[in-house]
Amino acid sequence: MNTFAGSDPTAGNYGRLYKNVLPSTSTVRDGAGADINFSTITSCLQANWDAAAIRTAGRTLNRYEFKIGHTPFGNEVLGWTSAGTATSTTSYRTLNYGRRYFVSVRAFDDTGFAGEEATSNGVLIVDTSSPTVTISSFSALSQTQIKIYFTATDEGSGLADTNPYFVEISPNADMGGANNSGWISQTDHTFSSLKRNGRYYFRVKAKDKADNIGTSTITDWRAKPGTHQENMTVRTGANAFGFVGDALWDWDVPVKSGSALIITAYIRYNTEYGGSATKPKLTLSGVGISPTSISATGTAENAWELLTINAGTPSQNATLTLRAEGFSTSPGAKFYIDDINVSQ
Ligand SMILES: [Ca+2]
Ligand SMILES: [Ca+2]
Repeated sequence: MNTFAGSDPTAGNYGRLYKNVLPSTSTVRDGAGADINFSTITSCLQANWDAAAIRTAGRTLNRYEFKIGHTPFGNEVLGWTSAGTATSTTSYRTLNYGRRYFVSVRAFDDTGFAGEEATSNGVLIVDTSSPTVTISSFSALSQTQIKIYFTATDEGSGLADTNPYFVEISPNADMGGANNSGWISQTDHTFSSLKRNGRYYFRVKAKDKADNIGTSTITDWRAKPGTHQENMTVRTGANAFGFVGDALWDWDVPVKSGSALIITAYIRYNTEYGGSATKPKLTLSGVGISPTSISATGTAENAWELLTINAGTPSQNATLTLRAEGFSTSPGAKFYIDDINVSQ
């Protein structure tokens, strides 16, 4: 008896005829309330709509159906699905960043006829969170090179598919006049043509698929000071370690547990270092000991002074760090370390 059941009521003469008697859904909104056009949620898609108008006396609403597509009236994501008699739906599914989703709705009356479809104007899934970037380590490869290692993660769309990293280096703490690596793919970068013992500040940026950019904290380090080739400063052997005045340098010191540890080293500084500047200092630190420091005295000016670090007994096998540190900012300042001896 019913030749129109299941037909598209908006098409052809029958559609025009029945358009005015079938239930009509007019407005579909993306989201749970007022219409939204952007969302950061990727776990579900919500929509709500006005109750259908029942245009023919005696008929009642049977149900709503909704579908989801990437275009208005589309169903590429989900075909027609019942929403019961609710005027909203939450559809749990994985949504993709950068895609737009449209929800369409139709109403059925109790005689099995569907009214015309209405569609939302879409919601774009966006990633607004910036990547987290961490400088994991760095080292001075030479007197002119610093290598920086880093990592980055992004909880939204993920890091950009190509060249997500950008590394900057500057002699200034405010990053003014910085050089950069350009956008690169690898998680390390070496800057060259640096100044010997120069202090450099660096930071790393990372970009996600939505072009959000995250930035690491600024870290600083020095290019290697290198050894001076001034024979008069050599105490014994081929050469001493020489540093310009405010240099900072570390040695690895492997030690074993349970045996008293004594480190001795000779230290001296030149006249240009300045008598009023904080004297050069040696510091031993690391796991299994208490950090121990000793500074040169005035007798180390132009003469070798023997310093002794009595660090006690290490409580575990470890590689400790012995740091030599100068504090003079005088341009001609130099200090030297020689004959480092570790006894256990
Ligand atoms: Ca919308
Ligand atoms: Ca992100």
